[in-house]
Amino acid sequence: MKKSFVFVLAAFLVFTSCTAKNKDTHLAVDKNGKTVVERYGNLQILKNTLCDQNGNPVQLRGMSSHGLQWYGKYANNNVIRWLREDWNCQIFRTALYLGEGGFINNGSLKFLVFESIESCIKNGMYVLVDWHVLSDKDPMLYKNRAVEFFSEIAEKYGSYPNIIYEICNEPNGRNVTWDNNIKPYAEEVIATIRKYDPDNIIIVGTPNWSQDVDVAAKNPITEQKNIMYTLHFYAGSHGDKLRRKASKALKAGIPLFVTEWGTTKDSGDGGVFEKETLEWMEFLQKNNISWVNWSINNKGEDSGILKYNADKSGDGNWNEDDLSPSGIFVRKILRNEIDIK
Ligand code: IDC
Repeated sequence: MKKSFVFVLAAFLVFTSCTAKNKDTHLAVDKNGKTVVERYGNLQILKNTLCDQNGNPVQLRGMSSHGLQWYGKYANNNVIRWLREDWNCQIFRTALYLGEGGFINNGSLKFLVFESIESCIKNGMYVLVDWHVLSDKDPMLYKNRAVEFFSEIAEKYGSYPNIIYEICNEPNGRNVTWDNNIKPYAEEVIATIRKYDPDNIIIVGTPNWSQDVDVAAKNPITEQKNIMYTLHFYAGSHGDKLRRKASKALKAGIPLFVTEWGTTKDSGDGGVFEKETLEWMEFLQKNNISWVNWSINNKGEDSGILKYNADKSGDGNWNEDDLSPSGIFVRKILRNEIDIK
């Protein structure tokens, strides 16, 4: 009787400490006041998964900006601090579009990238610097600009453990292949970054809007360390089929990072798919895959976390009243208010 009581108690203690440990790893700031970057430091890839400086696997979670040319007003210290304190975000993504009025025509957008990086450094958060290839399809098109941009970022900020380079959001188009376009582009940009920054994580986009991770896995980048591969999904459009591709890539040995996902259809609209999102959350947690949700805007699209026209000034400090259904749901996930198995 006594023995079995001790056993039950021990099992309970082990169970609660495991759950607590899992939740603790997801804290932006822990109970001792340490930020995620103070705890995890220089990230590294070990055994094909993201690890902290001591070699423990870590899953980072956070929010993405919308295109800086449209909603750059949210890429500031007030919003980033709010995302850390109220949303429990460990990472922020700063999305620098090239086309659609982005960086190629408006070079001053890089100052918004600097502002978000500096805010993340100040707040002890990781920052994903996203070269948002989209309507321009082939990363080779603006390769020279990418080389120039990432040299500047790596030289300026590469000594901080906070920086993660995302060198190609979503290559797309039938003629844009891993072997002929994306991999050669990546090798050149990576070599440039490594001149200034020997070790921070670099994430490479994959064919077909960063879904064909299995194709990249067949011919991975082997010359450099701390390289990861992008997987993107939208819960209303992608499910088991894409998860199977992801599992195949993981099995083949490449580390994945979900640098962008949405609760909606891949149009960024079309409703919020909560059940499908939770299936993805379980898959990502089980496989220790970090993620960043799309996105911070008030334009009224379903994937935007703010209601139409809420927080016009870009101050952060949102009430639940300012948040869209997607915003309310993703905030709950980030705050560990929804149990992910
Ligand atoms: C969408 C935005 C939308 C904008 C559109 C075109 O949500 O407001 O009009 O881009 O630029 C992606 C892209 C991301 C898309 C998002 C939703 O990386 O830029 O944002 N999406 O369509 N890939 C799959 C979905």
